[in-house]
Amino acid sequence: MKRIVWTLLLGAAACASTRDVIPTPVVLAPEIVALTVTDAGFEPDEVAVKKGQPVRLVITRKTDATCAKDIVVPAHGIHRALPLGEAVEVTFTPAKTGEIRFGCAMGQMVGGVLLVE
Ligand SMILES: [Cu+2]
Repeated sequence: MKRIVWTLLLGAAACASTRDVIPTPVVLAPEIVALTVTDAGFEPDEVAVKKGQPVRLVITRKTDATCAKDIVVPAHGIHRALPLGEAVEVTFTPAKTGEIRFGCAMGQMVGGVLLVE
C-alpha cells in the first residue's frame, strides 16, 4: 500500500514539473523595401505597407544629379544622409493608416509616399 502512495506522489511531482509554456511575444520581422535614387528621383515613389508592421527602407543613391542626397521622413523624425552608392537603412513602424511622405531634405520636393493599410 505504502508503495502505491509513493508511486502516486512521484507521478504528481512529475506532472507539476511540466510547466505551462509561456508563449514568446511575436516580434514582427521588418518588411524590407528597397529604394533607389536615380535621375528620376526615388524609385519606387509609392509603396504599400502595413500599419503596425515595422518597415525597413534600404535606400541606395545612384546619382549625383538630383537634390535627393538625404532622406527625410518627417512623420517619424528621420533625416539621414545618403552617401552615393551606399545602402542606408531606416526602420520605423507605421502607427496608423494613411500616407507617410518621404523625400529629400527640401520639403520632399523629390520624394514619394508610403501608403499605410
Ligand atoms: Cu530636393
